[in-house]
Amino acid sequence: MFDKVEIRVRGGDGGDGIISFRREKFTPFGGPDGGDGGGGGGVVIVAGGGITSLRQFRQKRFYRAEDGKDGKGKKKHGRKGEDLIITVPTGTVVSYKTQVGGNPLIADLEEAEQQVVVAKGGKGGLGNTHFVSSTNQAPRIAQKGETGEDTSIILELRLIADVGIIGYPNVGKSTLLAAASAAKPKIASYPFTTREPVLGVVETGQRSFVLVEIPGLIGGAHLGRGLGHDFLRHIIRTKIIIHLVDGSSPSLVEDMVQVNSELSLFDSVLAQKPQLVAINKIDLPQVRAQLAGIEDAFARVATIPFFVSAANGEGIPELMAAAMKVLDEVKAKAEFGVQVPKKVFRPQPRSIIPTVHKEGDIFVVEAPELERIVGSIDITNPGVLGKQLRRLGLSKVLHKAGVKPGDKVRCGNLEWEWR
Ligand SMILES: Nc1nc2c(ncn2[C@@H]2O[C@H](COP(=O)(O)OP(=O)(O)O)[C@@H](O)[C@H]2O)c(=O)[nH]1
Ligand SMILES: [Mg+2]
Repeated sequence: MFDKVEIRVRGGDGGDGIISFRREKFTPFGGPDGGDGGGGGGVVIVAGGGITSLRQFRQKRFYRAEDGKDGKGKKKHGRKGEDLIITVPTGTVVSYKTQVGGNPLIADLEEAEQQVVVAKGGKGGLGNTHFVSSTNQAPRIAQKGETGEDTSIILELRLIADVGIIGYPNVGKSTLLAAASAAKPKIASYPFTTREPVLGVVETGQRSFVLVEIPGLIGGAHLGRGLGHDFLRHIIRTKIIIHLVDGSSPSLVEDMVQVNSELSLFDSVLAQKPQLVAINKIDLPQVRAQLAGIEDAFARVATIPFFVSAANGEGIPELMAAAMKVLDEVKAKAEFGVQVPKKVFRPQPRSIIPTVHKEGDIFVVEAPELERIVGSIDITNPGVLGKQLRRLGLSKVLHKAGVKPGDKVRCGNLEWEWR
C-alpha cells in the first residue's frame, strides 16, 4: 500500500560576484563594476502530472539543480540557475531523512499542483560594487556564491481513500472491503478495535479507486472517540460513500436513517457526500425471500438500493462499477467548479545570524554568510577587513562573546588578531 523511496537533492550553487573596475580611456581609476553572481536553482517537488508511482525514483536517486552563473564586469549579473522540478504522485508525503530517525515532515502533497522547495539554491555572491565605502572607493572584495542546500529526503506514497463504507457494526463492511479488494481487514472485530484504517484498491474495468471502511459511527463515535487521526483524514477526504445495510435486520430503512443522522453529527460535510445504498447478505434465504419488499420500502424514501452478498461476491462488481462512475462524476464536477487553492509549502529559512564559540583561546565564528565573504577578503588590508566585518554584524557578536583586542579570531579558513 505504501511505496517509499529515498533520494538526495541538491540546490545549485550561487555564482560568484566578481571584482572588476571600469576601464575608460580618460578615467584611469574607473569605479568598481563587478556584477553579482546569479542564485542557484532550487529543487522543487510538485504533485500531479499524471504520475502514479514512485518507481522512477528507484533508478535515479540524485537530483541537482543548475548553478547560477558568475557575475561579469560592467555590472553584469550572472544568470540565475534553473529550478529543477521533480513530479511525484498526488498523495506523496515528503520528509527529511535524518541519521537519528524521526524524519521531520516537510510537506504532505495531498492535492495536485501542490509543491514544496526541498533544496534551496545558494545565493549569488555580491560583486565589488557593493563594497564601496567612504574610505574605500575601489574595493578589492567580492562575495563567493553560496553552495546549494544538499539533503536527503524520503518520498512516501500514501493512498487516500476515495470511497468510504459506512453502516452499523456487523453489517459486513469489513467483509465487503475484503471481497472487493485485496485488503485484509479484521472481520467481525469489535467496532473500535480498528485504529489504523485498512485501505483496499478496487479494480473495476481498467480503472481503480481506493476504498476504506469507516468503522462504527454509532453511540458517541461522532465525537471522534476511538478513531485515530489517520482515520479521520481518510474519512474527511472520501468523495463518495457506500452505505451498507444488513438485509437480515428487521428495520432496514430505520437503520439507514439512524446511521445517517449519526453521520451528520460526526461530520456534516461528510453526510452530504453522494451515497450508494447497498443491502448486504442476500445469500441468506430469509433475506432473499424479502428482496421485493425491501425494494419497495426503500423506494418510499426515494432510494434505489444495490443488492449484494459480501460473503459470496454476488452484486459486488456492479456496486463497484457504479461507485467508480459516481466517483468520476464527482471528480469532474470538482474540476469544473471550485478550484482547490494551490498550496505552496515554504520551509523555514535557515538562520543567518552568526554564532561564536571558543576553541582554546581562539574565538571561532560560524556563519556561512560570513565565511564566504571572509574567504574572499583581502586580509592584507586590515582597515578594509575590520570595516566589512563590522558591516556584517560580526563585531557585535564577538563583543558579546567577550572578545578583547589582541584575541585570536577565526572564521572559515581565515585567522586574524582582533583589534
Ligand atoms: N451470510 C452473510 N454473512 C455476512 C456477509 N457479510 C458479512 N457477513 C458476516 O457478518 C459478520 C460481520 O461482518 P463484518 O464484515 O465484520 O462486519 P462490519 O462490522 O460491518 O465490518 C461476520 O460474521 C461476517 O462473516 C454476507 O454477505 N452474508
Ligand atoms: Mg468491520
